[in-house]
Amino acid sequence: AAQLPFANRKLVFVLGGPGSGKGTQCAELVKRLGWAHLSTGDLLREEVARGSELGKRLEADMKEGKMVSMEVTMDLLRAAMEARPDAPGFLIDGFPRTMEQAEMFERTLGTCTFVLFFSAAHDVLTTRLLKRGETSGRADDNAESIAKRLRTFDDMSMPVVQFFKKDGRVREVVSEGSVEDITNRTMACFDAV
Ligand code: B4P
Repeated sequence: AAQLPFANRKLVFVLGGPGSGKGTQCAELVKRLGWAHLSTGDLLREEVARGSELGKRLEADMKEGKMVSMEVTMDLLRAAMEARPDAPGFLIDGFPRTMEQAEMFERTLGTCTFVLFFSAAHDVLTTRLLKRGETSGRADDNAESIAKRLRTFDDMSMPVVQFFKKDGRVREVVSEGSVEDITNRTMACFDAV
């Protein structure tokens, strides 16, 4: 088979429920590892901010806590990866959220080195997101959207975590407690990489 475009790069998928600290911890990891951090949520919000017709559709799905179109997500992600030819590794945050996305990525871009999985109880996640909602201005940080996002995560994304777990490729971090403690536990996952 022809070599995949990112075959020789470290590719870590960062998964966890909404509010599990993916973005927060990735910001720390970037400082320590010098890898590129690409969040599909951020890439989609940038598209929304452009005010395009596509952006309007994306915003409506995100507010409903739904998955947005896989094609759009894959295109944005691939372009963002191609824009970082210098990066020794990628933290791919909030992706893949469905088995379909996981299969498409590994078939066309590269092989996931491991999944970094942040686990936390639903009430912890909800409390964090409601707090962020006081200032974030995000259309999806309200009680109704949060409940829908949690349900979507359990239904669509936990099967992805289970799939990689069976394959021995999940490193789990309990994401309750202080940001600093969680960072220390997270860094330990990168010891052998
Ligand atoms: P995301 O942007 O990925 O949103 P998220 O799950 O809320 O994670 P985020 O990174 O923002 O929050 P974090 O946990 O760091 O996705 C948004 C939407 O985009 C999805 O619902 C979906 O519609 C769409 N989407 C994204 N990717 C997609 C894909 N691949 N396919 C299809 N659709 C996709 O932090 C949350 C808050 O907790 C912050 O305020 C933070 O300060 C706080 N916090 C973090 N750690 C803490 C700690 N230890 N203690 C206290 N507070 C903490």
